[in-house]
Amino acid sequence: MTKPEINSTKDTQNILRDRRSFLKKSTWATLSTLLGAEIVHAATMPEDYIPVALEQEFDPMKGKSEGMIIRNEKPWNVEPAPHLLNDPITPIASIFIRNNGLIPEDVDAATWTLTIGGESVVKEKTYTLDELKKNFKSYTYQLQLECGGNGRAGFYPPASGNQWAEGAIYCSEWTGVRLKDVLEDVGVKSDAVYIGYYGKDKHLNGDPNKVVISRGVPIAKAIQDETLLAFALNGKEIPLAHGYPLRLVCGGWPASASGKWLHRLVVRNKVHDGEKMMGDSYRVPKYPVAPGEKVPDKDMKIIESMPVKSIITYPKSGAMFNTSKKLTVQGHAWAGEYEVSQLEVSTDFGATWRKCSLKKPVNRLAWQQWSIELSFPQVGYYEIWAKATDEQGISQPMVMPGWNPKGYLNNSCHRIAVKVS
Ligand SMILES: Nc1nc2c(c(=O)[nH]1)N[C@H]1C(S)=C(S)[C@@H](COP(=O)(O)O)O[C@H]1N2
Ligand SMILES: [Mo]
Repeated sequence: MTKPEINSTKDTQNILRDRRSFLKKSTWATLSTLLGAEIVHAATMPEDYIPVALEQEFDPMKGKSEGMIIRNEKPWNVEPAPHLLNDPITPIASIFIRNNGLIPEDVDAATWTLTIGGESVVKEKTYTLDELKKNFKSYTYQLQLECGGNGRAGFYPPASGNQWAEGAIYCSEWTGVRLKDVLEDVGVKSDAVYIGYYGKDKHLNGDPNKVVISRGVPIAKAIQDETLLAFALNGKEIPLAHGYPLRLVCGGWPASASGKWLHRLVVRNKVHDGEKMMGDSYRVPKYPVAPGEKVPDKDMKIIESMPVKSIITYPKSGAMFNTSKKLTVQGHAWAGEYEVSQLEVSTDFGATWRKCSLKKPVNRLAWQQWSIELSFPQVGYYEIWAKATDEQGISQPMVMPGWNPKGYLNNSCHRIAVKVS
């Protein structure tokens, strides 16, 4: 692994802007020179298209970062390069880390409690971790958690926030008790509509009374079988950065709904109005808007199930191989609450597509593995694009989806570059 690199939003934006205007004026011959190889399917490459190999975040000659990329130091936000996500169950070392505040330092599992209150419970109730584990049945599920802002770096004009590329997604194995079983034990009133979480992280400004983030989900999502109060990740205690010792996990929804360091849950008789539930936070316009447009608050809606998406995890972008070699390309696909029904790849800039083999999810809300064996008969530069379609018939766009103020929900096709010699 190479040393992690820090990228400031502004640097990336300036570099990309300069490169865009330069590349627009370039001819295919210039592009081939820059790429160091002939573009095999140049005939179907769209005009003004920037080849993936030149759309690097830093020096184009250096290629993309090989390892974990630090997106922000305070708060601590880290993203893996796509090839680190090749395993069906994401290993802890490859999981992106997203914090809105400071990771709590004084966590003691022995005295940790979860209190469930709010206007729509019959009576507030508090559980120790041991009580949760002993009084309720445990379940294990592989659940995909994707940051609502994954892919934000692709939006133009740029949206502020962590400039996530493709890696703010993981599907690890969570073990915990069902929230619905615990809510039943507490007693929920018939007017309940939403739940909200509170964690023990600290606000960046140091004010102990300021809530960092307090989001939630509608009751219908809260009582799904797979919605967990989790105490283990990949069979071990949850690492501190991912919410030790207790975490709410709502697979398939923006990962911001999965509260870390969980110590209080509220059952609300209205849509939860906690920190980062309102304004532009985790909300998108109800209708398409022009890039950069100011959207009235009443026209914003909360992001629920995440859109259909896929990632290429093998080979890594920039891979070189020779014409005689067959290449097994592989990755994952997911679609929020839905199953993915088809995965296709293209090596000619979307002119033609080939169907890949696609596995069923191990359980609801788990990502699915796909693969295909490709051969590249001609020497030169190729791109591999992957496109998933969900069971509703909705496919990933090849171009950027609708712009929104905070740069959420970029589910455009993942593209990698390969060179054949
Ligand atoms: N308490 C708390 N929970 C939180 C957050 C946070 O800042 N504090 N960040 C949320 C966001 S925006 C995301 S994307 C996920 C990231 O989970 P991870 O760090 O395990 O990848 O946690 C969510 N839960
Ligand atoms: Mo997020």
